[in-house]
Amino acid sequence: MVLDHSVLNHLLTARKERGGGFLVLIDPDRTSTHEAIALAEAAEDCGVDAILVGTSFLLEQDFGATVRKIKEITTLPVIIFPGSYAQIRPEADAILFTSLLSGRNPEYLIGEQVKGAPLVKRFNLESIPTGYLLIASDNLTSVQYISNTSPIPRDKPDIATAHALATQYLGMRLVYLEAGSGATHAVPVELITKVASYIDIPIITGGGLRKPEDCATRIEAGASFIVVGNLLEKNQDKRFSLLREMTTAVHPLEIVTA
Ligand code: 1GP
Repeated sequence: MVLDHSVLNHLLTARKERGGGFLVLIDPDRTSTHEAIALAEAAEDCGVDAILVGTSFLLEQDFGATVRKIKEITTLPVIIFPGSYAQIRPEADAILFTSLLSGRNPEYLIGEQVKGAPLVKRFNLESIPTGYLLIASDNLTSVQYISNTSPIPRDKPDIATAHALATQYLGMRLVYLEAGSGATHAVPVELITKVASYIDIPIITGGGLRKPEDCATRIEAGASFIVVGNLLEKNQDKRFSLLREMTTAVHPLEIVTA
């Protein structure tokens, strides 16, 4: 049995010592293995705290090879962020073991988890139980389409807060406030402020974050961890400057020495 919470503890230490944690999402469906390696190397150089690997809809044939190559070239924790149980791989360190609690589709509330749990055990992955709450953006995101669930309206922080409290009382370790990859609008700052004022477990948020100040305002609002994917995939030429600016924005307690 895995009782070692070393990856979660690594993240919680980043929150305590740096003021927040910055996680880069690599989507193997949108990133070649070559690009994934370059991004993971840059992430480590720029002070990112961990790497998530996952996708809403898997076309890539060799998900495991991508995870393995990322793992080979970085000392950062590599965490599976699965769109389905088929993405659970032994090469990673941990998994965000999510349940899509904002939805009412039993397949994503418990079905995928039952299929995936034996793999998590067999691969000896650290499980980080995470309540996954999808918050509406203006566009139809892949996760909304694939999961066939209704997101929480972005102007209803009370509904989001009740879901986040339920996440906490179910014993989960994190609540993920997700706008969806490539979302037109990220999760509103006001919604994060409200949720953070009610719960004790850490908030992780992502989806549609495109500027360092978008990340900083969400940390100020009470989020503990920030996830960025799309922006870094689409701006490979500016990868280092974006990573440095965003890492700085997410680590308000870190003293930057030029
Ligand atoms: C998606 O929250 C993540 O699950 C990251 O979103 O790709 O829009 O940065 P982006």
